[in-house]
Amino acid sequence: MTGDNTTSGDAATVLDAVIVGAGFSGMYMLHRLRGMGLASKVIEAAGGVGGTWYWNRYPGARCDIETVVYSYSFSEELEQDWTWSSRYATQPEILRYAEHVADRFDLYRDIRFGTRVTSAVYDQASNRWTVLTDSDEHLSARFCIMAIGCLSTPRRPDFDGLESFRGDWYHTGYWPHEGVDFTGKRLGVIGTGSSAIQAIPIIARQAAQLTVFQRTANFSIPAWDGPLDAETVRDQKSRYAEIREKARASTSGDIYDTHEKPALEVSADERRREFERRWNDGAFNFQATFPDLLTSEAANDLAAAFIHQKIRERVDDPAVAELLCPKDHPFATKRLCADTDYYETYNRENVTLVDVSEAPIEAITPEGLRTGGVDYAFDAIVFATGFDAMTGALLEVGITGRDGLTLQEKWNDGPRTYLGLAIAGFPNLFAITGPGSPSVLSNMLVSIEQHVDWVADCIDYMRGRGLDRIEPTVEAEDGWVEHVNAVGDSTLYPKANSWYVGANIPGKPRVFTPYVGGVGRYRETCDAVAANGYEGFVLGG
Ligand code: FAD
Ligand code: N01
Repeated sequence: MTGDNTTSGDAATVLDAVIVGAGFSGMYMLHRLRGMGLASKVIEAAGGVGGTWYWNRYPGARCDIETVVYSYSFSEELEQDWTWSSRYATQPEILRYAEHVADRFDLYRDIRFGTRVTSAVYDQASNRWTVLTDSDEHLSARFCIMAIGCLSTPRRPDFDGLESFRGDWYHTGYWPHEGVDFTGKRLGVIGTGSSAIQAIPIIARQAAQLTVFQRTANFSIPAWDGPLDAETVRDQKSRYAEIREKARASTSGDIYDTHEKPALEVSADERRREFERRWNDGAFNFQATFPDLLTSEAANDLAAAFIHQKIRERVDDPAVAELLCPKDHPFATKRLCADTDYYETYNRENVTLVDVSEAPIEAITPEGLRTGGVDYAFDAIVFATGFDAMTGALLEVGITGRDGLTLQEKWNDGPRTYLGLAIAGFPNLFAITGPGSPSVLSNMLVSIEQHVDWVADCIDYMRGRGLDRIEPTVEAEDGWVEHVNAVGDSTLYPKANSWYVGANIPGKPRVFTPYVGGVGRYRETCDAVAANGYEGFVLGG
């Protein structure tokens, strides 16, 4: 390793590692590599750290994994010094936390903000990556680490006529920093995923009139959010080690116990009690109720029926309640949502739900939008239409590996990786929470830390043996892709038209990309690969 940070003859900044992205992944990656003495720089398109929490500033944005585990575990001092104010922290609080971490670990000096990586090209002769940015920077590094985010490429459908719209429009994933006041406005919201479900109850209290355009109803469980009292904080801080251990060994990176028996093997009474208990605790505890909810259609139907009943109890107008009951996909096969008063919001006089499942939005008009032959007039439109998830950000960077192979060519029929971490044909390139790893099916902080630690340990291993090149074999990659598909196919997940399979992007290959085998099992696999001398990789020096 060069261990330096110099400028070469052609003005390239010479580094050991370039990290793309300064969200939770890139920040921790920088901390680890710098701790090992590697010259490393982060390039970040945003104006600050935090990634997701820098961009998604829409009203109501907050995490839906309890903050006690949706937070870094790598520093005990950080855990003890930082105090979360509520069960699910808000976006501003999570952003403050990210900024605190950047300050505390002196990360800012090695992050270049407001700069987008436009290409990353591997040079075989020098075994280095050349990384170019939109600020005309030229970086040369042994390792290129994509900490670029699974949900960092917001997507607005290409509706005709947007440029003609006379009002204002927003995307939840690019929310203005100064906030938006919708008081007295006529507003349209397109989409009913997690972002919309968090934003709608708050926006509805401001707007004069709110119309929500729903293409697919989603399952949402109440979050039952609230402030953390001093006793709870003391208790959590005293048990952090135990809490983290549990999350790391679990299926989804959280802290809920699953009932020991499948849903179909308990009595109807016990099932009802168990669903009710988890419902009253909220959010992802409900998804964890029984071990077979995502593998057995019959068990899944029982969970869906329970939620349908809850929706009917919460929504006054039976016709609106029926529209809000998801019936076209199994429970939790699209990402589960957590809400505060989402369904109750449709009981307000100023809120209307429009079903666009049969009659798609035809166009944005100068006055608003048109669907089913009806024109709606708005002062503003909010696109809560999601992201080009999992692969969007990676494919946007022009990544070229060995022998001129581009990532676009390699992933033409869908992403292929070994362990979701590395790609055959792309030596010394790592993807944090890449496709083929648990990533978005888990508490991502657990998955991020696991990947960052694995990559840092791998580089350390190479350094200790004088090795400077690592690349997975095609056989190992093929085997992993087959395993990811087999495990995915043994569940109900692929049945839904979700962003997990790329269904929200016209023309995107339909592939179920995350690894559903569980974070505990996945960690064991990655550890075994490392313990066996990085089995499935070819190392050179
Ligand atoms: P990101 O936070 O997405 O950071 C990636 C960074 O890379 C971004 O800042 C981006 O600007 C930058 N970047 C991308 N391309 C380039 C480029 N070409 N050049 C330079 N910079 C680039 N997960 C959970 O587990 N629990 C939750 O409760 C939860 N809530 C969420 C709420 C919202 C609104 C969203 C959108 C996602 C949520 N997630 C949640 C997922 C969340 O994305 C992850 O938890 C985590 O924050 C991802 O961190 P990251 O660093 O990997 O990626
Ligand atoms: O995006 P989404 P999101 N016409 O893709 C609709 C994380 N997250 O930003 O379902 C009409 O889920 C689309 O309809 P359909 C979390 O992982 C977490 O809400 O495709 N509608 C859908 O309703 C989450 O899953 C939190 O039929 C159109 C909506 O837009 C992920 O980020 C909060 C349309 C998009 O929903 C993405 O969530 C926020 C069209 N042409 C986000 N195109 C937490 O609480 C799209 N839609 C932690």
